[in-house]
Amino acid sequence: MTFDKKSLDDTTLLDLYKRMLKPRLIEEKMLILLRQGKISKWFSGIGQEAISVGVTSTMHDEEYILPMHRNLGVFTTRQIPLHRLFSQWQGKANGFTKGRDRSFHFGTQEYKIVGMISHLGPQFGVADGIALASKLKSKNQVTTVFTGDGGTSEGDIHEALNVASVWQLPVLFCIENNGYGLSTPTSEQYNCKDLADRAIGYGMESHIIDGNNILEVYHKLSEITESVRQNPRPILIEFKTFRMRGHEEASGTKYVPQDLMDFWAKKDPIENYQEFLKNEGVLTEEEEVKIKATIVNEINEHLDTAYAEIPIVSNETKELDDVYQSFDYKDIRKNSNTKELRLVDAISEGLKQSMERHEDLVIMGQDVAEYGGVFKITDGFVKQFGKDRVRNTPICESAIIETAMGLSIAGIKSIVELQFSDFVTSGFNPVVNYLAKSHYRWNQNADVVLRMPCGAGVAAGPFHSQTNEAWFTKTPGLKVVYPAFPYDAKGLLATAINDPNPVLFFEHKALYRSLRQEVPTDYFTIPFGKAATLKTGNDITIIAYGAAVHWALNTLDKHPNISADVIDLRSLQPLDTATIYASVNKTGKAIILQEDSLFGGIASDISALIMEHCFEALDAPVKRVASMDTPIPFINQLEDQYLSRDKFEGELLKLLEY
Ligand SMILES: Cc1ncc(C[n+]2csc(CCOP(=O)(O)OP(=O)(O)O)c2C)c(N)n1
Repeated sequence: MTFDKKSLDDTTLLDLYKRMLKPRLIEEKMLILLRQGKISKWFSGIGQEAISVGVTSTMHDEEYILPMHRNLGVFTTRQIPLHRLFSQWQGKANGFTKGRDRSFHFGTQEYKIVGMISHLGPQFGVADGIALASKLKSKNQVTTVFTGDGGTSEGDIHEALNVASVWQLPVLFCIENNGYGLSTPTSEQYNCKDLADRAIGYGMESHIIDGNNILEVYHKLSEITESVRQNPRPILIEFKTFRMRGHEEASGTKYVPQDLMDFWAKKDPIENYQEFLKNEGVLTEEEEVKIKATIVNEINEHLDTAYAEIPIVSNETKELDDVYQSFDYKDIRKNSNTKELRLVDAISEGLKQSMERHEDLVIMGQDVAEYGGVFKITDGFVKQFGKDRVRNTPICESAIIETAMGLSIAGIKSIVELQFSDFVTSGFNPVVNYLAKSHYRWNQNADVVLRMPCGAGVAAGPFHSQTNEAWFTKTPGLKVVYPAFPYDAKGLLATAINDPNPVLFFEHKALYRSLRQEVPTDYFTIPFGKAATLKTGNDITIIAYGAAVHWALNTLDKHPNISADVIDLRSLQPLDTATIYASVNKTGKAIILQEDSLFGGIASDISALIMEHCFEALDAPVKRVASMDTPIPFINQLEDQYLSRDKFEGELLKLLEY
């Protein structure tokens, strides 16, 4: 191995050595602790230290790094006190996740590190968001993100590379090609010569770097980072290296041919560099011993600190409190001037007023810019707010939802318009695993609103008609809002945007242009978790949301003698259980009307809650009326049969008779 120190002085040369030694010596200690059963799992980066250390050493402290599970050198080079890392791995409070997540699955704003979620690929899209924020704020900063060769096969990675190139985002995408996924060799992972070649397809610059040569990594990255700061753009870097230990310690390396192991053992990044420093007269034997002893002492002292820390004491309230970031709701109501608006206009007006109010707020979605979105809700927005804030996206829901997460990490609110709520499946992982869990895991909120045009009645078939709220009401960490009227839609959307938590905002397509209501012209808010009681009566409680509210009201119009409470839930998470219970305790009967198919829908949970909390007041079993348990069909006669709409009247009359 040859090293070229160029103009680096001895102090820098030695610093790089010490920085690589630290993660190596920590790992050696961890392997002992693992054998003693004192830590649960270990993902080794032995042999790959030059990459983490070399890259991090060229980054400024205020620039974000998004590492993976073999990048201990990123954490140590950023000088996180070791006892905090040890506490993290032992699941203690002085770690970064309060015992809620393990190993390197954490982030820290203090050290500008955004750790991985297990799913690997989403990191690239999150890096896009952080880099977009830096570009929008003209900060001239680089964001660096890592993945392994295995991770590059994930769709998220391709989506994120494409977005970064289309938007010219200042991201360094670093692939550590260490020969294997878990046990899968690269020959079974991809079919091109070098992963760096993929950059050609994205219209992106790329480099191949010897990942075991610290000076090559440091020199090249120093040049690249500086160049990207001056001229923001994405760059793909493939580091050639090798994984010297098992995927995690328990899985071993039996499947790796011995000659390959021997070849790479000779290329150890630390031993070779140490040899070079000695030959150059920069490091003596005595200094080597001293440096190692100093690091070992530091490790032992910090381990003692971590061991001395008391274990986490579980506390249900504390756990529940951290699922969402606290939100100081402000009730805003200015004037009483109103205008008759359709649902679609109310949403558009609310959105526009929020864009005026939050000057950084960004909207992203397919065709949302000049075209105004397929439902024309953002029509004219580009002219008023510019293309930086109203962004057409490629067709890649995962990367854009991840980008929204990255924007939030960098302090920018965003709204993502899903063209149809059905397409959220293509970005499902970042919604339920990244947005939903980040606050609970490491205190990082996802200040994102996903706008979800949904629902049936438009004969659009299985992929343009679903109402898929139940996929999300089930996931702690998300808020789910589902207005039925223009007034509510405008006020609730304003609240969704103010709320720092991830909110799924459902907009029923069949109501967009079929419904009119007087709506205040000024900006106003409506709180989440407060249902609206649209009619009051004594005989039965009708609970609904979205289009189903109108189906219930239309049915009552046909039966003026029925005395019913009609509750429009408006938000499903949080759910206004107090209003539901008070009503059922009064009427003694409850019927829940839901547009979604029956099994596993939110009507089932509401029914169970009523049974558990109002059993003694009930005069009849709680009834759920929902659509058929089939996919939603296309032609009218099948859609009509599928929907719960026309079944409601019969079930209501039956329950009243009970
Ligand atoms: C979506 C997903 N699928 C599978 C896994 C299980 N898994 C975790 S790491 C890994 C191998 C990753 O290989 P690579 O990206 O090359 O990184 P390396 O571990 O070699 O550094 C696998 C299969 C996962 N975490 N997430």
